[in-house]
Amino acid sequence: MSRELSHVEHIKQRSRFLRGSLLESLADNHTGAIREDDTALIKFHGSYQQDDRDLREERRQQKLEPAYSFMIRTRTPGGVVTPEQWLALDAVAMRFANHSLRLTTRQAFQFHGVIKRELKATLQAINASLIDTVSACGDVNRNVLVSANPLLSQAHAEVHDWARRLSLHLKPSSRAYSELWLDEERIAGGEPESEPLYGETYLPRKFKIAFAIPPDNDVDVFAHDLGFIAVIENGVLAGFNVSVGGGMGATHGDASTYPLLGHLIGFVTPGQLFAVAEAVLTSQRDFGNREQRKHARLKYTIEKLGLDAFRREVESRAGFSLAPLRDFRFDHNGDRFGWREGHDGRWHLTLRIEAGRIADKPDALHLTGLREIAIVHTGEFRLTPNQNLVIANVGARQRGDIDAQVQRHGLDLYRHATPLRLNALACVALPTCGLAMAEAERYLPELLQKVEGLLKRHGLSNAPIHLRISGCPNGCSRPYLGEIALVGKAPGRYNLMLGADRQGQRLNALYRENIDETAFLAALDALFADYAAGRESDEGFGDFLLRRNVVQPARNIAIKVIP
Ligand code: SRM
Ligand code: SF4
Repeated sequence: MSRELSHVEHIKQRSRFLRGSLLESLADNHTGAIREDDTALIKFHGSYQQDDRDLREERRQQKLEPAYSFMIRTRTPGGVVTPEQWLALDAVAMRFANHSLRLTTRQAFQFHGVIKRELKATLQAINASLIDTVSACGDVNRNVLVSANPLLSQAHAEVHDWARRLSLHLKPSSRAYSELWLDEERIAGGEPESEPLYGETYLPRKFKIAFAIPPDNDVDVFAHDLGFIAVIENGVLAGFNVSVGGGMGATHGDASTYPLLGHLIGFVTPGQLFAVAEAVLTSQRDFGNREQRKHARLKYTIEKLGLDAFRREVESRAGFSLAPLRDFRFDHNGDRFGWREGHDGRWHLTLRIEAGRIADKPDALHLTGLREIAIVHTGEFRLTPNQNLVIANVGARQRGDIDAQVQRHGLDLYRHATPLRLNALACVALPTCGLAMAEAERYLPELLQKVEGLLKRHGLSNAPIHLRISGCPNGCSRPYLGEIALVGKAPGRYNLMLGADRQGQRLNALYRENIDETAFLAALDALFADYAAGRESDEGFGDFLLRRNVVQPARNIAIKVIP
Protein backbone atom coordinates (compact mmCIF):
# COMPACT_ATOMS: atom_id res chain seq x y z
CA MET A 1 0.00 0.00 0.00
CA SER A 2 1.23 3.48 -0.85
CA ARG A 3 2.86 5.39 2.01
CA GLU A 4 2.71 8.64 0.09
CA LEU A 5 0.80 11.34 1.95
CA SER A 6 -2.34 12.47 0.19
CA HIS A 7 -2.28 15.69 -1.82
CA VAL A 8 -4.41 17.51 0.76
CA GLU A 9 -1.87 16.68 3.52
CA HIS A 10 0.79 18.60 1.60
CA ILE A 11 -1.54 21.53 1.05
CA LYS A 12 -2.33 21.71 4.77
CA GLN A 13 1.35 21.39 5.69
CA ARG A 14 2.51 24.30 3.59
CA SER A 15 -0.56 26.44 4.29
CA ARG A 16 0.89 28.36 7.27
CA PHE A 17 -2.02 27.35 9.44
CA LEU A 18 -4.72 27.60 6.75
CA ARG A 19 -3.64 30.82 4.99
CA GLY A 20 -2.22 29.35 1.79
CA SER A 21 -2.55 31.86 -1.02
CA LEU A 22 -6.13 32.78 -0.18
CA LEU A 23 -5.33 36.49 -0.09
CA GLU A 24 -3.91 36.33 -3.61
CA SER A 25 -6.79 34.14 -4.80
CA LEU A 26 -9.35 36.62 -3.53
CA ALA A 27 -7.53 39.56 -5.09
CA ASP A 28 -7.40 37.98 -8.56
CA ASN A 29 -10.13 39.67 -10.61
CA HIS A 30 -9.55 37.57 -13.72
CA THR A 31 -11.52 34.61 -12.49
CA GLY A 32 -14.47 33.83 -10.27
CA ALA A 33 -12.48 30.89 -8.86
CA ILE A 34 -9.72 30.63 -6.31
CA ARG A 35 -6.45 28.74 -6.80
CA GLU A 36 -6.72 24.98 -6.66
CA ASP A 37 -4.82 24.48 -3.40
CA ASP A 38 -6.92 27.18 -1.79
CA THR A 39 -10.11 25.26 -2.60
CA ALA A 40 -8.98 22.73 0.01
CA LEU A 41 -8.07 25.40 2.56
CA ILE A 42 -11.17 27.56 2.26
CA LYS A 43 -13.21 24.65 3.62
CA PHE A 44 -11.60 25.13 7.03
CA HIS A 45 -13.02 28.67 6.94
CA GLY A 46 -16.52 27.30 6.33
CA SER A 47 -16.81 27.73 2.58
CA TYR A 48 -16.72 25.60 -0.57
CA GLN A 49 -16.05 26.67 -4.10
CA GLN A 50 -18.83 25.37 -6.34
CA ASP A 51 -20.17 26.00 -9.79
CA ASP A 52 -23.70 25.97 -11.16
CA ARG A 53 -23.91 22.51 -12.69
CA ASP A 54 -27.08 23.39 -14.61
CA LEU A 55 -25.00 25.91 -16.56
CA ARG A 56 -21.80 23.88 -16.95
CA GLU A 57 -22.37 22.55 -20.43
CA GLU A 58 -23.78 25.77 -21.84
CA ARG A 59 -20.84 27.77 -20.50
CA ARG A 60 -18.37 25.23 -21.78
CA GLN A 61 -19.86 25.57 -25.24
CA GLN A 62 -19.63 29.34 -24.96
CA LYS A 63 -16.00 28.91 -23.88
CA LEU A 64 -16.74 30.61 -20.58
CA GLU A 65 -15.35 29.46 -17.28
CA PRO A 66 -17.87 27.62 -15.07
CA ALA A 67 -20.31 29.85 -13.15
CA TYR A 68 -18.28 29.78 -9.93
CA SER A 69 -19.77 30.71 -6.62
CA PHE A 70 -19.25 29.82 -2.98
CA MET A 71 -21.29 27.95 -0.44
CA ILE A 72 -20.91 29.17 3.14
CA ARG A 73 -21.81 27.10 6.20
CA THR A 74 -22.15 28.33 9.79
CA ARG A 75 -20.72 26.90 13.01
CA THR A 76 -23.83 26.90 15.15
CA PRO A 77 -23.49 24.21 17.85
CA GLY A 78 -26.89 22.70 18.53
CA GLY A 79 -28.29 25.04 15.86
CA VAL A 80 -29.41 27.84 18.17
CA VAL A 81 -29.80 31.44 16.99
CA THR A 82 -31.58 34.47 18.39
CA PRO A 83 -34.27 36.31 16.38
CA GLU A 84 -31.74 39.13 15.79
CA GLN A 85 -29.27 36.62 14.38
CA TRP A 86 -32.01 35.11 12.24
CA LEU A 87 -32.74 38.51 10.76
CA ALA A 88 -29.04 39.09 10.10
CA LEU A 89 -28.69 35.73 8.33
CA ASP A 90 -31.85 36.39 6.34
CA ALA A 91 -30.34 39.73 5.25
CA VAL A 92 -27.15 37.92 4.18
CA ALA A 93 -29.21 35.47 2.12
CA MET A 94 -31.03 38.32 0.41
CA ARG A 95 -28.03 40.56 -0.16
CA PHE A 96 -25.23 38.12 -0.99
CA ALA A 97 -26.66 34.63 -1.65
CA ASN A 98 -29.45 33.06 -3.66
CA HIS A 99 -32.31 34.41 -1.54
CA SER A 100 -32.64 31.22 0.47
CA LEU A 101 -31.49 29.85 3.79
CA ARG A 102 -30.65 26.15 3.77
CA LEU A 103 -30.96 24.29 7.07
CA THR A 104 -28.59 21.34 7.05
CA THR A 105 -28.61 17.87 8.58
CA ARG A 106 -26.02 19.18 11.07
CA GLN A 107 -27.99 22.09 12.52
CA ALA A 108 -26.21 24.70 10.44
CA PHE A 109 -27.24 27.33 7.91
CA GLN A 110 -25.89 27.20 4.39
CA PHE A 111 -25.78 30.04 1.91
CA HIS A 112 -25.38 29.22 -1.76
CA GLY A 113 -24.35 31.33 -4.73
CA VAL A 114 -22.03 33.87 -3.08
CA ILE A 115 -19.58 35.26 -5.64
CA LYS A 116 -15.88 35.55 -4.90
CA ARG A 117 -15.88 39.35 -4.98
CA GLU A 118 -18.46 39.37 -2.16
CA LEU A 119 -17.17 36.48 -0.12
CA LYS A 120 -15.33 38.60 2.41
CA ALA A 121 -18.24 41.01 2.87
CA THR A 122 -20.57 38.04 3.34
CA LEU A 123 -18.38 36.46 6.00
CA GLN A 124 -18.06 39.82 7.73
CA ALA A 125 -21.83 40.23 7.75
CA ILE A 126 -22.25 36.76 9.26
CA ASN A 127 -19.61 37.45 11.89
CA ALA A 128 -21.20 40.80 12.71
CA SER A 129 -24.17 38.80 13.97
CA LEU A 130 -21.80 36.92 16.32
CA ILE A 131 -22.01 33.73 14.28
CA ASP A 132 -18.88 32.38 12.66
CA THR A 133 -18.09 29.75 10.09
CA VAL A 134 -14.77 28.51 11.51
CA SER A 135 -14.37 24.75 10.99
CA ALA A 136 -17.82 24.34 9.49
CA CYS A 137 -16.03 22.26 6.83
CA GLY A 138 -12.49 20.84 6.55
CA ASP A 139 -10.40 18.25 8.40
CA VAL A 140 -11.38 19.39 11.88
CA ASN A 141 -14.14 18.92 14.38
CA ARG A 142 -17.33 20.08 12.66
CA ASN A 143 -20.49 21.66 13.98
CA VAL A 144 -21.51 19.79 17.13
CA LEU A 145 -25.03 18.35 17.05
CA VAL A 146 -27.36 18.32 20.02
CA SER A 147 -30.85 16.95 20.36
CA ALA A 148 -33.03 19.80 19.13
CA ASN A 149 -35.25 20.29 22.13
CA PRO A 150 -32.86 21.02 24.96
CA LEU A 151 -35.40 23.00 26.91
CA LEU A 152 -37.53 20.04 27.87
CA SER A 153 -35.73 19.77 31.21
CA GLN A 154 -32.97 21.54 33.07
CA ALA A 155 -30.68 18.64 32.13
CA HIS A 156 -31.39 19.19 28.44
CA ALA A 157 -30.14 22.75 28.76
CA GLU A 158 -27.00 21.48 30.52
CA VAL A 159 -26.29 19.01 27.72
CA HIS A 160 -26.63 21.79 25.22
CA ASP A 161 -24.19 23.90 27.18
CA TRP A 162 -21.63 21.07 27.26
CA ALA A 163 -21.91 20.73 23.50
CA ARG A 164 -21.43 24.45 22.96
CA ARG A 165 -18.38 24.48 25.20
CA LEU A 166 -16.93 21.40 23.54
CA SER A 167 -17.34 23.04 20.14
CA LEU A 168 -15.34 26.04 21.37
CA HIS A 169 -12.76 23.80 23.06
CA LEU A 170 -12.10 21.94 19.80
CA LYS A 171 -12.01 25.04 17.60
CA PRO A 172 -8.68 25.50 15.82
CA SER A 173 -6.59 28.31 17.23
CA SER A 174 -5.14 29.60 13.93
CA ARG A 175 -5.72 33.34 13.51
CA ALA A 176 -5.95 32.89 9.74
CA TYR A 177 -9.75 33.29 9.76
CA SER A 178 -9.67 36.62 11.60
CA GLU A 179 -6.84 37.91 9.46
CA LEU A 180 -8.24 36.89 6.11
CA TRP A 181 -11.88 37.74 6.56
CA LEU A 182 -12.12 40.12 9.50
CA ASP A 183 -9.02 42.25 8.78
CA GLU A 184 -7.45 41.47 12.11
CA GLU A 185 -3.76 42.46 12.04
CA ARG A 186 -1.01 40.01 12.86
CA ILE A 187 0.83 41.13 15.95
CA ALA A 188 4.42 41.76 14.85
CA GLY A 189 6.93 39.86 16.96
CA GLY A 190 4.08 38.09 18.76
CA GLU A 191 4.15 34.45 19.82
CA PRO A 192 4.74 32.10 16.88
CA GLU A 193 1.47 30.51 15.88
CA SER A 194 0.67 26.94 16.83
CA GLU A 195 -2.22 24.50 16.87
CA PRO A 196 -1.77 22.68 20.17
CA LEU A 197 -4.63 20.29 19.57
CA TYR A 198 -4.48 19.71 15.84
CA GLY A 199 -0.88 20.33 14.78
CA GLU A 200 -0.07 21.91 11.43
CA THR A 201 -1.75 19.21 9.34
CA TYR A 202 -4.97 19.14 11.38
CA LEU A 203 -6.92 15.86 11.24
CA PRO A 204 -6.70 13.25 8.49
CA ARG A 205 -10.35 13.90 7.68
CA LYS A 206 -13.55 15.56 8.94
CA PHE A 207 -14.57 14.68 12.50
CA LYS A 208 -18.15 14.81 13.77
CA ILE A 209 -19.65 14.86 17.25
CA ALA A 210 -23.28 14.55 18.35
CA PHE A 211 -25.05 14.64 21.72
CA ALA A 212 -28.26 12.61 21.98
CA ILE A 213 -30.81 12.87 24.76
CA PRO A 214 -32.80 9.62 25.01
CA PRO A 215 -35.45 8.62 24.23
CA ASP A 216 -34.94 10.90 21.17
CA ASN A 217 -32.21 9.93 18.75
CA ASP A 218 -32.95 12.87 16.48
CA VAL A 219 -29.19 13.41 16.01
CA ASP A 220 -28.66 9.85 14.70
CA VAL A 221 -25.91 9.58 17.28
CA PHE A 222 -24.39 6.37 15.86
CA ALA A 223 -23.69 8.06 12.52
CA HIS A 224 -20.97 10.22 14.08
CA ASP A 225 -17.27 9.78 14.75
CA LEU A 226 -17.97 10.51 18.40
CA GLY A 227 -21.35 10.30 20.08
CA PHE A 228 -22.40 11.25 23.59
CA ILE A 229 -25.66 9.78 24.86
CA ALA A 230 -26.84 11.74 27.86
CA VAL A 231 -27.72 9.74 30.96
CA ILE A 232 -30.19 11.72 33.04
CA GLU A 233 -31.01 10.16 36.40
CA ASN A 234 -33.75 11.68 38.55
CA GLY A 235 -33.59 14.82 36.46
CA VAL A 236 -29.84 15.19 36.97
CA LEU A 237 -27.24 14.81 34.22
CA ALA A 238 -25.11 11.89 35.46
CA GLY A 239 -22.89 11.75 32.36
CA PHE A 240 -22.71 10.24 28.91
CA ASN A 241 -22.40 6.86 27.25
CA VAL A 242 -19.73 7.22 24.58
CA SER A 243 -19.89 5.84 21.07
CA VAL A 244 -17.06 5.99 18.54
CA GLY A 245 -16.49 5.32 14.88
CA GLY A 246 -19.78 6.00 13.15
CA GLY A 247 -19.82 7.38 9.61
CA MET A 248 -21.99 7.26 6.53
CA GLY A 249 -19.72 7.88 3.54
CA ALA A 250 -19.06 5.24 0.88
CA THR A 251 -17.96 5.14 -2.75
CA HIS A 252 -19.93 3.22 -5.39
CA GLY A 253 -18.04 0.16 -6.55
CA ASP A 254 -15.39 0.31 -3.81
CA ALA A 255 -16.12 -2.38 -1.24
CA SER A 256 -13.38 -1.08 1.04
CA THR A 257 -15.63 1.90 1.86
CA TYR A 258 -18.93 1.56 3.70
CA PRO A 259 -21.24 3.18 6.22
CA LEU A 260 -20.77 2.04 9.81
CA LEU A 261 -22.57 2.67 13.07
CA GLY A 262 -20.65 3.73 16.16
CA HIS A 263 -19.51 1.31 18.87
CA LEU A 264 -20.39 1.97 22.49
CA ILE A 265 -17.24 1.96 24.60
CA GLY A 266 -18.19 3.17 28.07
CA PHE A 267 -19.53 5.92 30.27
CA VAL A 268 -18.00 9.24 31.34
CA THR A 269 -19.07 11.89 33.81
CA PRO A 270 -19.58 15.46 32.57
CA GLY A 271 -16.26 16.41 34.16
CA GLN A 272 -14.50 13.79 31.99
CA LEU A 273 -16.13 14.89 28.76
CA PHE A 274 -13.43 17.19 27.38
CA ALA A 275 -10.65 14.74 28.23
CA VAL A 276 -12.34 11.85 26.46
CA ALA A 277 -13.28 13.98 23.43
CA GLU A 278 -9.69 15.18 23.13
CA ALA A 279 -8.37 11.65 23.56
CA VAL A 280 -10.60 10.31 20.75
CA LEU A 281 -9.80 13.24 18.49
CA THR A 282 -6.03 13.09 19.03
CA SER A 283 -5.99 9.29 18.62
CA GLN A 284 -7.62 9.82 15.24
CA ARG A 285 -5.16 12.64 14.52
CA ASP A 286 -2.20 10.34 15.21
CA PHE A 287 -3.45 7.00 13.86
CA GLY A 288 -5.81 8.05 11.06
CA ASN A 289 -4.88 7.25 7.47
CA ARG A 290 -3.21 10.26 5.86
CA GLU A 291 -2.39 8.49 2.62
CA GLN A 292 -5.85 7.67 1.34
CA ARG A 293 -8.61 10.10 2.16
CA LYS A 294 -11.21 7.46 1.37
CA HIS A 295 -9.96 5.45 4.33
CA ALA A 296 -9.19 8.32 6.66
CA ARG A 297 -12.31 8.53 8.82
CA LEU A 298 -12.21 7.33 12.40
CA LYS A 299 -14.37 4.29 11.54
CA TYR A 300 -11.50 2.87 9.48
CA THR A 301 -8.88 3.83 12.10
CA ILE A 302 -10.81 1.80 14.67
CA GLU A 303 -11.10 -1.16 12.30
CA LYS A 304 -7.34 -0.97 11.74
CA LEU A 305 -6.41 -0.77 15.45
CA GLY A 306 -9.18 -2.97 16.80
CA LEU A 307 -11.87 -1.64 19.11
CA ASP A 308 -10.27 -2.84 22.36
CA ALA A 309 -6.91 -1.36 21.47
CA PHE A 310 -8.58 1.89 20.45
CA ARG A 311 -10.42 2.12 23.74
CA ARG A 312 -7.17 1.47 25.68
CA GLU A 313 -5.48 4.23 23.67
CA VAL A 314 -8.30 6.64 24.51
CA GLU A 315 -8.17 5.70 28.19
CA SER A 316 -4.45 6.13 28.35
CA ARG A 317 -4.62 9.58 26.73
CA ALA A 318 -7.57 10.66 28.88
CA GLY A 319 -5.82 9.41 32.05
CA PHE A 320 -8.76 7.37 33.35
CA SER A 321 -10.74 4.23 32.54
CA LEU A 322 -14.16 4.49 31.03
CA ALA A 323 -16.89 3.30 33.37
CA PRO A 324 -19.35 0.56 32.36
CA LEU A 325 -22.18 1.66 30.12
CA ARG A 326 -25.37 2.88 31.74
CA ASP A 327 -28.81 1.87 30.49
CA PHE A 328 -30.46 3.91 27.80
CA ARG A 329 -33.23 3.41 25.28
CA PHE A 330 -34.01 5.24 22.07
CA ASP A 331 -37.55 5.10 20.78
CA HIS A 332 -37.27 7.41 17.82
CA ASN A 333 -35.04 9.13 15.30
CA GLY A 334 -36.32 12.07 13.27
CA ASP A 335 -38.16 15.03 14.79
CA ARG A 336 -41.37 15.45 16.75
CA PHE A 337 -43.55 18.11 15.18
CA GLY A 338 -45.95 20.66 16.55
CA TRP A 339 -46.08 22.38 19.93
CA ARG A 340 -44.40 20.85 22.98
CA GLU A 341 -44.32 22.30 26.45
CA GLY A 342 -40.97 22.84 28.12
CA HIS A 343 -40.12 22.04 31.74
CA ASP A 344 -40.59 25.69 32.67
CA GLY A 345 -43.99 26.19 31.04
CA ARG A 346 -42.51 27.75 27.88
CA TRP A 347 -43.53 26.32 24.49
CA HIS A 348 -41.61 25.05 21.46
CA LEU A 349 -43.04 24.65 17.96
CA THR A 350 -41.27 22.30 15.53
CA LEU A 351 -42.04 23.18 11.92
CA ARG A 352 -41.48 20.97 8.93
CA ILE A 353 -39.14 22.62 6.40
CA GLU A 354 -39.01 20.47 3.28
CA ALA A 355 -35.39 19.55 2.54
CA GLY A 356 -34.36 22.38 4.85
CA ARG A 357 -34.79 25.00 2.13
CA ILE A 358 -36.35 28.28 3.26
CA ALA A 359 -37.21 30.51 0.33
CA ASP A 360 -40.07 32.58 -1.02
CA LYS A 361 -41.85 30.56 -3.68
CA PRO A 362 -44.95 31.65 -5.60
CA ASP A 363 -47.20 29.39 -3.51
CA ALA A 364 -45.67 30.18 -0.09
CA LEU A 365 -43.46 32.94 1.26
CA HIS A 366 -41.50 30.97 3.86
CA LEU A 367 -38.50 33.29 4.07
CA THR A 368 -40.75 36.32 4.47
CA GLY A 369 -42.92 34.50 6.99
CA LEU A 370 -40.00 33.53 9.20
CA ARG A 371 -38.62 37.06 8.93
CA GLU A 372 -41.91 38.39 10.24
CA ILE A 373 -41.91 35.83 13.04
CA ALA A 374 -38.30 36.77 13.92
CA ILE A 375 -39.35 40.42 14.26
CA VAL A 376 -41.87 39.59 17.01
CA HIS A 377 -40.38 36.41 18.52
CA THR A 378 -38.66 36.81 21.87
CA GLY A 379 -37.26 33.28 22.32
CA GLU A 380 -34.81 31.49 19.99
CA PHE A 381 -34.82 29.52 16.77
CA ARG A 382 -33.38 26.02 16.92
CA LEU A 383 -32.40 24.06 13.85
CA THR A 384 -32.99 20.34 14.09
CA PRO A 385 -30.57 17.66 12.83
CA ASN A 386 -33.27 16.74 10.31
CA GLN A 387 -33.38 20.03 8.42
CA ASN A 388 -36.38 21.33 10.37
CA LEU A 389 -36.92 24.37 12.58
CA VAL A 390 -38.06 24.90 16.16
CA ILE A 391 -39.54 28.24 17.13
CA ALA A 392 -38.44 27.85 20.70
CA ASN A 393 -39.18 29.42 24.03
CA VAL A 394 -42.56 30.94 23.37
CA GLY A 395 -44.83 32.19 26.16
CA ALA A 396 -48.28 30.60 26.36
CA ARG A 397 -49.88 33.91 25.40
CA GLN A 398 -47.72 34.37 22.28
CA ARG A 399 -48.61 30.99 20.83
CA GLY A 400 -51.68 32.32 19.06
CA ASP A 401 -49.68 35.05 17.27
CA ILE A 402 -47.04 32.57 16.15
CA ASP A 403 -49.72 30.14 14.94
CA ALA A 404 -51.37 32.89 12.92
CA GLN A 405 -48.10 33.86 11.22
CA VAL A 406 -47.23 30.23 10.58
CA GLN A 407 -50.56 29.63 8.93
CA ARG A 408 -50.55 32.87 6.94
CA HIS A 409 -47.25 31.98 5.33
CA GLY A 410 -47.96 28.33 4.64
CA LEU A 411 -45.44 27.16 7.24
CA ASP A 412 -47.99 24.76 8.76
CA LEU A 413 -47.06 21.72 6.68
CA TYR A 414 -46.56 19.89 9.97
CA ARG A 415 -50.30 20.00 10.60
CA HIS A 416 -51.42 18.20 7.48
CA ALA A 417 -48.49 16.40 5.81
CA THR A 418 -48.21 12.62 5.84
CA PRO A 419 -45.67 11.09 8.23
CA LEU A 420 -43.66 10.10 5.14
CA ARG A 421 -43.37 13.75 4.07
CA LEU A 422 -42.64 15.00 7.58
CA ASN A 423 -39.74 12.64 8.09
CA ALA A 424 -38.15 12.60 4.64
CA LEU A 425 -34.61 13.90 4.24
CA ALA A 426 -32.88 14.99 1.05
CA CYS A 427 -29.35 16.28 0.63
CA VAL A 428 -28.66 19.38 -1.47
CA ALA A 429 -27.25 17.59 -4.54
CA LEU A 430 -27.78 19.41 -7.87
CA PRO A 431 -27.16 22.08 -8.98
CA THR A 432 -24.59 23.20 -6.40
CA CYS A 433 -23.00 20.02 -5.07
CA GLY A 434 -19.96 19.11 -7.12
CA LEU A 435 -20.24 15.44 -6.13
CA ALA A 436 -23.90 14.84 -6.99
CA MET A 437 -24.61 12.03 -9.43
CA ALA A 438 -28.40 12.41 -9.31
CA GLU A 439 -31.03 14.84 -8.04
CA ALA A 440 -32.11 14.85 -4.39
CA GLU A 441 -33.48 18.11 -2.89
CA ARG A 442 -35.08 19.27 -6.13
CA TYR A 443 -36.62 15.87 -6.80
CA LEU A 444 -37.96 15.34 -3.27
CA PRO A 445 -41.43 16.98 -3.69
CA GLU A 446 -42.23 14.94 -6.81
CA LEU A 447 -40.83 11.76 -5.31
CA LEU A 448 -42.87 12.16 -2.14
CA GLN A 449 -46.04 12.73 -4.10
CA LYS A 450 -45.48 9.50 -6.01
CA VAL A 451 -44.62 7.44 -2.95
CA GLU A 452 -47.57 8.94 -1.08
CA GLY A 453 -49.79 7.79 -3.96
CA LEU A 454 -48.55 4.23 -3.49
CA LEU A 455 -49.01 4.34 0.27
CA LYS A 456 -52.55 5.63 -0.15
CA ARG A 457 -53.37 2.82 -2.51
CA HIS A 458 -52.44 0.32 0.21
CA GLY A 459 -54.13 2.19 3.06
CA LEU A 460 -50.77 3.16 4.51
CA SER A 461 -50.98 6.96 4.36
CA ASN A 462 -50.45 7.21 8.10
CA ALA A 463 -47.54 4.78 8.26
CA PRO A 464 -44.59 6.66 9.77
CA ILE A 465 -42.06 5.45 7.22
CA HIS A 466 -38.66 7.17 7.07
CA LEU A 467 -37.43 7.87 3.56
CA ARG A 468 -34.11 9.51 2.74
CA ILE A 469 -32.58 10.41 -0.58
CA SER A 470 -29.07 11.50 -1.46
CA GLY A 471 -27.52 12.43 -4.77
CA CYS A 472 -24.46 10.23 -4.27
CA PRO A 473 -23.16 7.65 -1.80
CA ASN A 474 -21.46 10.18 0.51
CA GLY A 475 -24.51 10.04 2.73
CA CYS A 476 -25.23 13.68 3.61
CA SER A 477 -28.88 12.93 4.36
CA ARG A 478 -27.73 9.91 6.42
CA PRO A 479 -29.56 7.69 3.92
CA TYR A 480 -28.19 4.43 5.29
CA LEU A 481 -30.35 5.02 8.35
CA GLY A 482 -33.54 5.34 6.28
CA GLU A 483 -36.16 2.58 6.21
CA ILE A 484 -36.27 3.45 2.51
CA ALA A 485 -33.31 5.16 0.89
CA LEU A 486 -32.45 6.20 -2.62
CA VAL A 487 -28.76 6.73 -3.19
CA GLY A 488 -27.87 8.47 -6.45
CA LYS A 489 -25.88 6.55 -9.06
CA ALA A 490 -26.44 8.52 -12.25
CA PRO A 491 -29.00 11.03 -13.54
CA GLY A 492 -32.41 9.51 -12.73
CA ARG A 493 -30.88 6.32 -11.32
CA TYR A 494 -30.55 5.22 -7.72
CA ASN A 495 -29.65 2.32 -5.48
CA LEU A 496 -32.70 1.34 -3.46
CA MET A 497 -31.71 0.58 0.13
CA LEU A 498 -34.16 -0.86 2.64
CA GLY A 499 -34.53 -2.07 6.17
CA ALA A 500 -33.16 0.41 8.70
CA ASP A 501 -35.06 0.75 11.97
CA ARG A 502 -36.68 3.93 13.32
CA GLN A 503 -34.36 4.33 16.29
CA GLY A 504 -31.18 5.02 14.31
CA GLN A 505 -29.66 1.76 15.52
CA ARG A 506 -29.64 -0.36 12.37
CA LEU A 507 -28.30 0.37 8.90
CA ASN A 508 -30.30 -0.52 5.81
CA ALA A 509 -29.08 -2.82 3.04
CA LEU A 510 -28.97 -2.75 -0.73
CA TYR A 511 -32.16 -4.10 -2.31
CA ARG A 512 -31.88 -3.08 -5.98
CA GLU A 513 -28.94 -1.45 -7.70
CA ASN A 514 -28.93 1.37 -10.23
CA ILE A 515 -32.64 1.48 -11.04
CA ASP A 516 -34.84 4.23 -12.40
CA GLU A 517 -38.03 5.71 -11.01
CA THR A 518 -40.36 3.25 -12.70
CA ALA A 519 -38.42 0.35 -11.26
CA PHE A 520 -38.13 1.62 -7.71
CA LEU A 521 -41.77 2.69 -7.56
CA ALA A 522 -42.80 -0.76 -8.76
CA ALA A 523 -40.58 -2.38 -6.14
CA LEU A 524 -42.03 -0.20 -3.39
CA ASP A 525 -45.59 -0.81 -4.59
CA ALA A 526 -45.16 -4.57 -4.19
CA LEU A 527 -43.47 -4.22 -0.80
CA PHE A 528 -46.14 -1.84 0.49
CA ALA A 529 -48.79 -4.38 -0.52
CA ASP A 530 -47.02 -7.08 1.52
CA TYR A 531 -46.53 -4.71 4.42
CA ALA A 532 -50.19 -3.67 4.47
CA ALA A 533 -51.26 -7.31 4.47
CA GLY A 534 -48.65 -8.82 6.76
CA ARG A 535 -47.38 -6.27 9.29
CA GLU A 536 -47.79 -6.83 12.97
CA SER A 537 -49.33 -4.02 14.97
CA ASP A 538 -46.93 -1.07 15.21
CA GLU A 539 -44.31 -2.97 13.24
CA GLY A 540 -42.08 -0.54 11.35
CA PHE A 541 -41.60 -0.96 7.61
CA GLY A 542 -37.87 -1.61 8.02
CA ASP A 543 -38.47 -4.17 10.78
CA PHE A 544 -41.09 -5.90 8.64
CA LEU A 545 -38.71 -6.20 5.68
CA LEU A 546 -36.10 -7.74 7.89
CA ARG A 547 -38.50 -10.21 9.47
CA ARG A 548 -39.61 -11.26 6.00
CA ASN A 549 -35.98 -11.58 4.84
CA VAL A 550 -36.60 -9.09 2.04
CA VAL A 551 -33.22 -7.61 2.88
CA GLN A 552 -30.40 -9.14 4.83
CA PRO A 553 -28.80 -7.04 7.53
CA ALA A 554 -25.82 -5.11 6.19
CA ARG A 555 -22.50 -5.21 8.03
CA ASN A 556 -22.50 -3.55 11.43
CA ILE A 557 -26.24 -3.84 11.85
CA ALA A 558 -26.09 -4.28 15.57
CA ILE A 559 -24.13 -1.85 17.65
CA LYS A 560 -21.00 -3.48 19.02
CA VAL A 561 -20.74 -2.95 22.73
CA ILE A 562 -17.66 -3.45 24.87
CA PRO A 563 -19.06 -4.89 28.11
FE1 SRM B 1 -22.01 16.29 3.38
C1 SRM B 1 -19.49 16.50 1.15
C2 SRM B 1 -23.62 18.81 1.92
C3 SRM B 1 -24.04 16.47 6.06
C4 SRM B 1 -20.99 13.15 4.35
N1 SRM B 1 -21.58 17.50 1.84
C5 SRM B 1 -20.46 17.46 1.07
C6 SRM B 1 -20.39 18.66 0.12
C7 SRM B 1 -19.63 19.76 0.82
C8 SRM B 1 -19.88 18.36 -1.30
C9 SRM B 1 -18.41 18.54 -1.58
O1 SRM B 1 -17.56 18.01 -0.83
O2 SRM B 1 -18.11 19.17 -2.58
C10 SRM B 1 -21.92 18.99 0.04
C11 SRM B 1 -22.27 20.43 -0.30
C12 SRM B 1 -23.54 20.48 -1.08
C13 SRM B 1 -24.08 21.83 -1.26
O3 SRM B 1 -24.16 22.29 -2.43
O4 SRM B 1 -24.47 22.47 -0.30
C14 SRM B 1 -22.41 18.43 1.35
N2 SRM B 1 -23.46 17.50 3.94
C15 SRM B 1 -24.06 18.42 3.15
C16 SRM B 1 -25.31 18.96 3.79
C17 SRM B 1 -25.60 20.42 3.46
C18 SRM B 1 -26.49 18.06 3.39
C19 SRM B 1 -27.86 18.60 3.65
O5 SRM B 1 -28.60 18.57 2.68
O6 SRM B 1 -28.19 19.01 4.75
C20 SRM B 1 -24.99 18.67 5.26
C21 SRM B 1 -24.22 19.79 5.91
C22 SRM B 1 -23.89 19.46 7.33
C23 SRM B 1 -23.30 20.59 8.11
O7 SRM B 1 -24.01 21.54 8.41
O8 SRM B 1 -22.13 20.47 8.48
C24 SRM B 1 -24.09 17.46 5.11
N3 SRM B 1 -22.39 15.07 4.98
C25 SRM B 1 -23.35 15.29 5.90
C26 SRM B 1 -23.58 14.10 6.66
C27 SRM B 1 -24.62 13.90 7.74
C28 SRM B 1 -24.09 14.19 9.11
O9 SRM B 1 -22.95 14.62 9.27
O10 SRM B 1 -24.85 14.01 10.07
C29 SRM B 1 -22.71 13.14 6.17
C30 SRM B 1 -22.63 11.66 6.62
C31 SRM B 1 -21.96 11.48 7.92
C32 SRM B 1 -20.49 11.30 7.75
O11 SRM B 1 -19.79 12.31 7.63
O12 SRM B 1 -20.05 10.16 7.72
C33 SRM B 1 -21.96 13.77 5.11
N4 SRM B 1 -20.47 15.07 2.89
C34 SRM B 1 -20.27 13.80 3.35
C35 SRM B 1 -19.17 13.20 2.63
C36 SRM B 1 -18.62 11.76 2.84
C37 SRM B 1 -17.66 11.69 3.96
C38 SRM B 1 -16.99 10.36 4.06
O13 SRM B 1 -16.59 9.96 5.15
O14 SRM B 1 -16.80 9.69 3.04
C39 SRM B 1 -18.73 14.16 1.69
C40 SRM B 1 -17.58 14.02 0.68
C41 SRM B 1 -16.24 14.16 1.31
O15 SRM B 1 -16.08 14.52 2.47
O16 SRM B 1 -15.30 13.88 0.58
C42 SRM B 1 -19.58 15.32 1.87
FE1 SF4 C 1 -23.61 16.14 -2.54
FE2 SF4 C 1 -23.52 13.54 -2.29
FE3 SF4 C 1 -23.65 15.05 -0.13
FE4 SF4 C 1 -25.74 14.84 -1.66
S1 SF4 C 1 -24.78 13.14 -0.54
S2 SF4 C 1 -24.90 16.79 -0.86
S3 SF4 C 1 -24.87 14.67 -3.67
S4 SF4 C 1 -21.96 14.99 -1.53
